[in-house]
Amino acid sequence: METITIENVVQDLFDAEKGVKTLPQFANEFPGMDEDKAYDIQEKLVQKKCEEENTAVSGWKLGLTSKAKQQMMGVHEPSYGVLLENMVLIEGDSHSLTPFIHAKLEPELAFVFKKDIQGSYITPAQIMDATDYVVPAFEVIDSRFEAFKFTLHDAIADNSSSSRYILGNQFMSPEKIDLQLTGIVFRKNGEVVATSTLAAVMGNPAVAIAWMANKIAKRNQFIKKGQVVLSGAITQAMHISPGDHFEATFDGLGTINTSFQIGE
Ligand code: OOG
Ligand code: MG
Repeated sequence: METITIENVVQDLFDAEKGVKTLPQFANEFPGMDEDKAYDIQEKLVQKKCEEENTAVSGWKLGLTSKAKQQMMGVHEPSYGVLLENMVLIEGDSHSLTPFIHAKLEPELAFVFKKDIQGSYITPAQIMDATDYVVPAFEVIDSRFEAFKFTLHDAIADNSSSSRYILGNQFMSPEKIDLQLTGIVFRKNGEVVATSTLAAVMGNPAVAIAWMANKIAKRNQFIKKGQVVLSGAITQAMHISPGDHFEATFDGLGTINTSFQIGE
């Protein structure tokens, strides 16, 4: 059998997304796989996407920051991924399902930064201070693995299942909202499918973002001025079928809407 290399798996992940097809999980067969190696694969995949899709990094996403998501995916730790400019979808529009394998949608809180965040130990207070505004967001995740099943290392290599993201249009200073008690009502086709509060994200989404800032610092990366960071899902993710409409209302922060259709 051919040995698996970083180059092979990067190509396979890239081709799976392009070809709208799944891959078997590989982390358990990958020689010497550990978290660092999984992020090495992610980094190479992101680099390839930037080059071949002629796009650039726009920010970061946290994954698996809530108990609901950790239980849903059978993992016990958060992860992060990289957002690209060509992953943005417009709020309110109906989007084609053609590019997706088996996409799911989840409500998140996005933080947009007005300062670079560097340092040896970054606190949630520094995250608050560096945030320009927070805004309700949706993330579309689309694992490249069969049946949306993976180990933490597989998911990290797959850029934390990232696919698209949608920002709402009501912006708020993070000091103006309660980052624990702000309630969220998530509706699919008019029916309430989940309710939660921001505390579902590691007790407070600013804590999750500080966790990520410290994690990426170990790989000599940092959150840059102008970048967006998605907090990680506030509720469980919902599968997207053609014709579905989703709405999430955030107390005091407004509502975000989107829908999906077959074809362009
Ligand atoms: C991994 C990505 C999870 C979130 O917000 O928790 C994620 C996955 O569940 O596919 O984006
Ligand atoms: Mg997410």
